[in-house]
Amino acid sequence: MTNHWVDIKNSDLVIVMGGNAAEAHPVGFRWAIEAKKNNGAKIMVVDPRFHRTAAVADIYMPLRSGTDIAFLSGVINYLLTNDKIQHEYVKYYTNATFLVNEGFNFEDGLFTGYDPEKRQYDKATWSYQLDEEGFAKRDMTMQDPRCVINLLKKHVSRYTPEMVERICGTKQKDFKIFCEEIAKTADPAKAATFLYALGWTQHSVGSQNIRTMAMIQLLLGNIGVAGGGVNALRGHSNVQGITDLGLFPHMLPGYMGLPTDKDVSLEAYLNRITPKPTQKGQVNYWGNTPKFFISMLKTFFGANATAENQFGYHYLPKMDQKYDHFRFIDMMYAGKVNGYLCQGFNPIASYPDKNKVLTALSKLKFLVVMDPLATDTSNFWQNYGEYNDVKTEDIQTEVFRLPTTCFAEEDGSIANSGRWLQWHWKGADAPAEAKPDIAILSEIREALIELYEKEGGRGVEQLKAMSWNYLNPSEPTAEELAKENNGYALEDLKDPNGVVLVKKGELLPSFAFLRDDGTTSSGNWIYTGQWTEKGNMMARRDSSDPSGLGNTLNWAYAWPLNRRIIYNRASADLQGKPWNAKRQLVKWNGKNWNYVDVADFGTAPPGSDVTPFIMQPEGVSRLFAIDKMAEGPFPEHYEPLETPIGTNPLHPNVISNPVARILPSDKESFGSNDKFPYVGTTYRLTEHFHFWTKHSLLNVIAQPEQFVELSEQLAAEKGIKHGDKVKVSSIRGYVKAVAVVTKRIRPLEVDGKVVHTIGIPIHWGFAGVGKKGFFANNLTPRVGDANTQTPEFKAFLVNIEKVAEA
Ligand SMILES: Nc1nc2c(c(=O)[nH]1)N[C@H]1C(S)=C(S)[C@@H](COP(=O)(O)OP(=O)(O)OC[C@H]3O[C@@H](n4cnc5c(=O)[nH]c(N)nc54)[C@H](O)[C@@H]3O)O[C@H]1N2
Ligand SMILES: Nc1nc2c(c(=O)[nH]1)N[C@H]1C(S)=C(S)[C@@H](COP(=O)(O)OP(=O)(O)OC[C@H]3O[C@@H](n4cnc5c(=O)[nH]c(N)nc54)[C@H](O)[C@@H]3O)O[C@H]1N2
Ligand SMILES: [Mo]
Repeated sequence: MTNHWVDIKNSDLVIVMGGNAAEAHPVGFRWAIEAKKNNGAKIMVVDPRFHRTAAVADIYMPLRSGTDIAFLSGVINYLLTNDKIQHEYVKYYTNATFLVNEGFNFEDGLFTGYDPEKRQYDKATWSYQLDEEGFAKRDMTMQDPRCVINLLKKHVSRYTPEMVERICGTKQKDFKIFCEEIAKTADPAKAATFLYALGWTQHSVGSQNIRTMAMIQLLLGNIGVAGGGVNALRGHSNVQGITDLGLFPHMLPGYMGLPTDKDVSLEAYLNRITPKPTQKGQVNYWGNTPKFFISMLKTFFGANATAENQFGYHYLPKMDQKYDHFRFIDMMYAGKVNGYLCQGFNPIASYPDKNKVLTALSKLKFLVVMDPLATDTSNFWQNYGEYNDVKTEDIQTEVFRLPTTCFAEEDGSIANSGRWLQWHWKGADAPAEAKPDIAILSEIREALIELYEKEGGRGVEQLKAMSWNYLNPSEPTAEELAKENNGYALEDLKDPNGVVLVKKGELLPSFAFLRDDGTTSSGNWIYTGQWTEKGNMMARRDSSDPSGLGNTLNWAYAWPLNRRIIYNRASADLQGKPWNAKRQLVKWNGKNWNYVDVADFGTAPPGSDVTPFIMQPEGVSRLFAIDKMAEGPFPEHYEPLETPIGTNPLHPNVISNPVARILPSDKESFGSNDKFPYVGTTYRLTEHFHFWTKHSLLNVIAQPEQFVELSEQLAAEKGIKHGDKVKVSSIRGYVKAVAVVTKRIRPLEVDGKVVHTIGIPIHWGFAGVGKKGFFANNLTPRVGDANTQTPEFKAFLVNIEKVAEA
């Protein structure tokens, strides 16, 4: 989230689109209700299903799953044609005025530079026109046809209300209501917020769904202000922590990418990833990357990281290709993987195309499952009849279960969606032999080193170089790790006059102190400040709120630097006058800045060149994304890979995302609408949490049996009655479940056809105490977003038929 949970109460319009906050985030959703009470805010919901968020909304409208880019581009078209934008914000705080490379173009569904063989773009022309000094050219009058804003106008002009209805199935009169409501927040004193989750991310165009919304927020001046923002409601309680700490195959902590095998030296790597400013005088905060990175290497490798050995850069693994979940399941499937350590994860239930995952796991030599529960994955080799039809005797995989504790049985911090790091304390001791994950991993490390010492082999150098300075090396504590992530001064840190700012051995107060010469350490630069010489900032519990805006600066710790709303400089105009007098975050009082939030910028007076988007080399936000996105600098509607209409009304030659993540071995595993005419979409129920609450009797009682939802019209067409047993199938597999016939899902008229949707909750499987069921992922395709590799769980093709009770 650019903002945070409590801040939602400051909104004038809460849009829930691409998520179902009332059911998946029931505790946080109360702030949307507070916005209604506080400001008379409206709640507006756009979702293929009428759900419990829709039930408390002021306005609800349906759309076909996988078509939000068309809808939101239609909104941009409306805002630009009707001049409903926040002019000053757009002119000074976005790249609307920047001139785009003459070579850049968009034609028939493709941007310049597409390579159909590689299914990738050469992004050379997705750039700005540069002046002699290498800075981007601008036309502040916005007359030049190559200005970003003029190219954007042209790009979205195709998304008329008629086209939105034709693609999305949303009626034009509903769409008009949406446009009119959101346009009201072009008023500088009004803000809209978007709350989204997987209804947007789990598509082959997921990242671009979110980007289109972010562009709307920029045009309306809704980013950096109280009650506004781009607000991803995260999933597992600490999944924000997963991304912060870089627990992805291609990432390192603090949003730095893992080196590739082309980055032959530390210098080459840092040169590649450190951006240069593209406007004169801008902060370009990522310009500090070498300080973040070298301090991280100092944490990783301690005294073994020296200037002479490039601070241990060569101890890091280098990527030769993208090792995402598609790839590693594929490698297992091809028999190229010996072992798999599966920690806090249930892939046979949660990954797309369960049958492929099952075969993949069956080819391993060993599987280690670290989990408090006996999961579907740890039991994958057992036969559960139709639910898991395996021949146990044919499976060679040896499975080890290492029981772990869970969050309530240990101390630690949890990063919530609003970037708040909140410390929590152990509530109970772990049962039986369960151990914390940290202890298990530490013991594996010790055993590995011992084995290497006995038997030799490659890789021990890195393992031994790792610094491991914990009181008990077999079980580092959460406190030790939190301090290590915060970082230390390794020498006295002095200012240019020789005055000592931080003494050797002290915890760093902020990441502003990080250096690239090996004199500081920090495991994760964005977490620097979480545990200082003043103590554990995450454990603070003072809820005083002098501004009344809910920023509570002495409650826990928010990264970066305890800032609650990022880009908050954008809440005031160029002169530092807040757009909204009632919701001030930062204000220039003529002599200095007054802050209600922690400022996003230094103490420079207004009128200096520095503009609010300090993480961008331009200092402004991007309506044109230059070279960041895999699909193009502007969003474009592409059909889900399995499309119910079999065409793209905008450009029939380019139907689905031309760069979507598809591995060659999966190419034949996609169905078409002649055999599978209906849209399948998967989602959660409030009463269950994924695949673990089926181990809990109370949850199982609350929601005992697998079901699927379909409309009254489709049920009538297929002769299905409420309560009948049905079989839903895709080209990859099937599920059987009870039919819930409902008004909550309605057929939509799309491109002259009627499109039906079948809703499939995800929570069943064979492990646990309740009635067994099928995985929703028996049905889902292995195609992903090209930027994030998130699978298309929300829009794929299925068929449905009535079956006799078993
Ligand atoms: N009770 C409970 N709460 C949970 C979880 C749980 O298992 N149980 N899981 C947690 C996790 S890990 C996560 S990631 C979050 C997920 O939170 P959500 O994303 O809110 O959860 P989903 O149920 O997957 O809901 C997605 C919604 O998006 C809609 N949708 C599908 N496709 C589209 C589309 O193309 N456009 C639009 N506009 N909407 C679409 C669906 O109809 C559905 O209502 O929930 C978290 N909270
Ligand atoms: N079709 C379809 N598939 C989906 C989705 C969808 O919407 N549709 N949603 C996707 C999403 S957003 C998510 S997040 C995934 C969820 O997929 P998973 O993460 O695979 O599912 P969970 O059941 O949450 O599994 C988490 C496991 O962690 C264990 N655990 C809990 N605490 C600890 C701990 O402290 N240590 C260890 N080692 N283990 C612990 C739990 O017991 C549980 O078995 O599913 C994805 N799959
Ligand atoms: Mo999730």
